Amino acid sequence: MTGSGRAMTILGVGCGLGARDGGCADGPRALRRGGMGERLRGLTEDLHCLELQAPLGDAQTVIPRLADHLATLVAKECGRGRFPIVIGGDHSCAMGTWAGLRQAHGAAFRLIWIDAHMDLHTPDTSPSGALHGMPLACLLGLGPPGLARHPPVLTGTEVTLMGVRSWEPEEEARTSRHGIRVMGMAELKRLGLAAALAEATGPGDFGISLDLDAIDPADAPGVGTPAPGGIRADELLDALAPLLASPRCIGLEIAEYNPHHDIDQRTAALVETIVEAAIRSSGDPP
Ligand code: 4U7
Ligand code: MN
Ligand code: MN
Ligand code: MN
Repeated sequence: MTGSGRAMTILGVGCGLGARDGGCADGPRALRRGGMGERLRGLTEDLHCLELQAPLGDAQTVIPRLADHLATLVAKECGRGRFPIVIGGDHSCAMGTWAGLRQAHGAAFRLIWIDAHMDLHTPDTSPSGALHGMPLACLLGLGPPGLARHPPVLTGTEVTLMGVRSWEPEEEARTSRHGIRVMGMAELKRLGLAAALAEATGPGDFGISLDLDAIDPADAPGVGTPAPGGIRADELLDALAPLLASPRCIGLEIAEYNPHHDIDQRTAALVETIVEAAIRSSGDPP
């Protein structure tokens, strides 16, 4: 057995209410049925798998409640010394994941938000009204009561947006107003992904929120809002693996897996490979 270093908990969040195409509600279930949990359990002595399923209802009511529930679970797992891996579901799960980590984790941490989009909308700026376009704004304390996190989970200067290539002007204005570091595709190419990630993590603790649509649709077709010209999957894996091995990494979220758009299980395999990297590296020395 390898990777026995860190106890880990995978939390599947079967919710698609935050997206126009709600198919990512079936993401965690599809991964489970594909045997991911069993294969991963063969790699480590201490892996727990939990799954939340969104109840029927409207997004505005269900998502804030689900976020609170998820936050409580994440905080509990962290409190037991377990490394949390949240698997969406649409990206509105981030409101819960990082609120839970903030609750459990004493020290400040940086958040690396890897996404084709900025997710910095509020209901008054969103062109779609879809809540998966708002989670980062909510974490900064923006948006309506119930959705905005109070106190804010993060300040803008703790966040780096990476791989973004599709946004609305109001979101870009928010990045400047809140001091969010933005690394678009051109900058990632110039710096190289590993160096960009090293800059984004800084010297302290950090978490990673990976929206699969950050990855090029050729490598990760199983998403609801694909955007051409993304990060190539092997490059991301190479650059991410050492970060996942770091004891400074406090949590990982992989969102927006939509099995209905996947081709030949390509995206599912990628999700599994990323989680596997986190598990395998968890026994490595710092
Ligand atoms: B995701 C969008 F208008 N900005 O708000 C919106 F382009 O979590 C897309 O990053 C949001 O996948 C995408 O609807 C949310 C749109
Ligand atoms: Mn996205
Ligand atoms: Mn997103
Ligand atoms: Mn998406």
